[in-house]
Amino acid sequence: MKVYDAASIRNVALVGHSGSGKTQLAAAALTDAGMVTRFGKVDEGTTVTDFDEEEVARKHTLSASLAYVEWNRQKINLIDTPGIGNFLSEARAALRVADAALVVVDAVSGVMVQTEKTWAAAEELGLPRLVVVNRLDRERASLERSLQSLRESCNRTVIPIQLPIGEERSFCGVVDLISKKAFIFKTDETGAFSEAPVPADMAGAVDQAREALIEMVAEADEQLMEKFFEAGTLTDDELVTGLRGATLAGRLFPLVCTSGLVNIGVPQLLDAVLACLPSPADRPFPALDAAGAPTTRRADERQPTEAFVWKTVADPFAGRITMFRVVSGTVKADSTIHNKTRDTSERLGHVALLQGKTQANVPEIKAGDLGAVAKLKDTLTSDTLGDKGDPVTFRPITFPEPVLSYAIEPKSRGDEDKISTSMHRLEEEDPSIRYSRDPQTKELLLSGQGQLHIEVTVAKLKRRFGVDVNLKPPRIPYRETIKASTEAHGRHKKQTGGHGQFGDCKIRMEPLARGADFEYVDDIFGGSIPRQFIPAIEKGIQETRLKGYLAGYPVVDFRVTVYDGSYHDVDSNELSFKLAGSLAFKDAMTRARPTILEPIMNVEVHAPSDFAGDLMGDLNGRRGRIGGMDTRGGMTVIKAIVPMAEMLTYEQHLTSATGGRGSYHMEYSHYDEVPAHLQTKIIAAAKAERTGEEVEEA
Ligand SMILES: Nc1nc2c(ncn2[C@@H]2O[C@H](COP(=O)(O)OP(=O)(O)OP(=O)(O)O)[C@@H](O)[C@H]2O)c(=O)[nH]1
Ligand SMILES: [Mg+2]
Repeated sequence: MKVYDAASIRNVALVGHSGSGKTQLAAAALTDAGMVTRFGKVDEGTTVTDFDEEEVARKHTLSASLAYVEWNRQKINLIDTPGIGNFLSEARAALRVADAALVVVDAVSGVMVQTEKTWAAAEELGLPRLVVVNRLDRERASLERSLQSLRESCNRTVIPIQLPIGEERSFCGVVDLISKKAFIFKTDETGAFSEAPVPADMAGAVDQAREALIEMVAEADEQLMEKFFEAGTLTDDELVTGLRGATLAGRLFPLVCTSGLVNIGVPQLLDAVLACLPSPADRPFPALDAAGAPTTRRADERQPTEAFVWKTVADPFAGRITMFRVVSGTVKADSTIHNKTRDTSERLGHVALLQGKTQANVPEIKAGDLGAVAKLKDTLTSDTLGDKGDPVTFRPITFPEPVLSYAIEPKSRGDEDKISTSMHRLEEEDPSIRYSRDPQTKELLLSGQGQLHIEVTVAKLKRRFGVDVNLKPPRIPYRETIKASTEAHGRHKKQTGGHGQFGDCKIRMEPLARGADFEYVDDIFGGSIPRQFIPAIEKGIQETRLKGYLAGYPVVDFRVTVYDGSYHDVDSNELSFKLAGSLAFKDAMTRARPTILEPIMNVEVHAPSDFAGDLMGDLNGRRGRIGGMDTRGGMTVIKAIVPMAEMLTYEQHLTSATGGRGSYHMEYSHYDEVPAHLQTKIIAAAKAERTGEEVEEA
């Protein structure tokens, strides 16, 4: 196995909406580069990058994975990522170790929700982007409409460097606008092609598109602009270097045309990756210095070794697999490396390059390349591995908070312990899930980004760890709060035989702004309550407020000030003041006008414009407020805010209402008060759930 240095590597993440053909493109690239003997197909479950059983079964990428091709003696690392919204954190993590993104767009539907999300994520990281308009062989595919939606929703400076030859089923190749060469493919999926002159009927369109490309490239660079004005055009060399410069600078986004399934245009796509996108040597990697301030680190083998862990896989047999990017220096097999995030030493056995699930052991991995190592003890995603004395670390990857929780219960009684250890392993692999126990109902909760995310996690739990669980309907994480200020008194007094119990406090309670949670203020002067008991009062209130008042949901966004009280020299103790605090809280709640809050989601729906009216009507029916509507290339984008409780069944509704052509994305926005008539229902439901087990509190 060859070891590649930074200048001959490209790290690109394939991102974009689900179904745009990212995985199929990676499979075609592997075939065309001769890395595999058989052309993998998503539909047959035979691709290199969708190797997980769950991915094969669902025909969707659910987890980022790595493949590489050798192309013109350079190594292109392809990170295939999920396009389904629930799994977008995988794409975000992949972008952190990529030097550029391949934004894949379906030529039929154009830009969709996740195209925009991943585009924005790449933008945030300052990554150059190459746009791939894929599936051009399909009925109703259109470069023109796709380009229009890209320019409207992503960037005005998306610019084709190729034109497709033939339309829909007769799509058979591309014209390279720089060299003005046509590449005609055999449509037998082999990726074999021959060079030909530009088809006569395309000559005009090619000249026009080439002119547009030259102008865009000239516009992106002042010097080229001057040359362009003098000469009226650019030379091919100027065009090539200008295009690369402008792409690296994020001023232009070149566009190429493909069909991953028929295997057309993919060799030219790989050429464009080498020609237009940066190698690690071109792009200093973002890092943090000793003080935690932003800096960069060049992909230089002679610098101290630093590696950034971007992903962890929980394999029941191989154990933990840690995937990293070597940022500088060299990671060597059979060596020791320091985990700087946890200040522990890790022993590296084999280090490997990954081709999907296949690990190829190598003696070392140099700066700029991506690799993996198994069985590290303490290392998790986001950690920095490297030389102990070197101050550089890397900004942790941020994962989204869960938006939805389901209660789970083991199908067989004895599995409780196994659930917990297996879930912790899965949490390491996917930090956007959370496993916890509901403090009120004591149920086991699995929280994640959506229904599909939860289902996939449960499937992994079963398949990898042999733990079978039942999923109970999702619960909405309601909260309670207060609307009025009040004062209250709590006194706990008990005289049983010898030692008594005595605690007594007076509190003020007032509402705080949304999101403030809970504040506790000590305003005791003159020792009416001894110092050591003041935290006990807070503890009593904390415990009680988390159990809720109206319907068992945590009470939030209020302040309690203890301002007076009394004590007994002998009988006062912590427990008594804890109980006094709890009593004062409950007393206050009777007058503080308690109410219930619900999570509200930001929702964005994309669908063909014919469905816009129906979809808006439906969102209104779900207590939604439409925030805006936009039309882009035949697609309507509806923005709305809708209570989470009304969105639980949306996925199914949208699919059936639009015949599968609509898509949506939602994320948590804020908490808002539940309308009174619905509060009554929530309280009744909570009561019904509690009856029978509500004996513990006296
Ligand atoms: N006709 C046609 N179908 C394609 C093409 N590329 C992919 N497909 C099909 O489109 C479907 C989705 O392709 P994938 O490669 O799985 O799409 P993806 O972007 O990886 O989707 P996610 O993994 O869900 O993000 C599969 O049924 C493919 O066979 C193409 O160029 N032409
Ligand atoms: Mg995929």
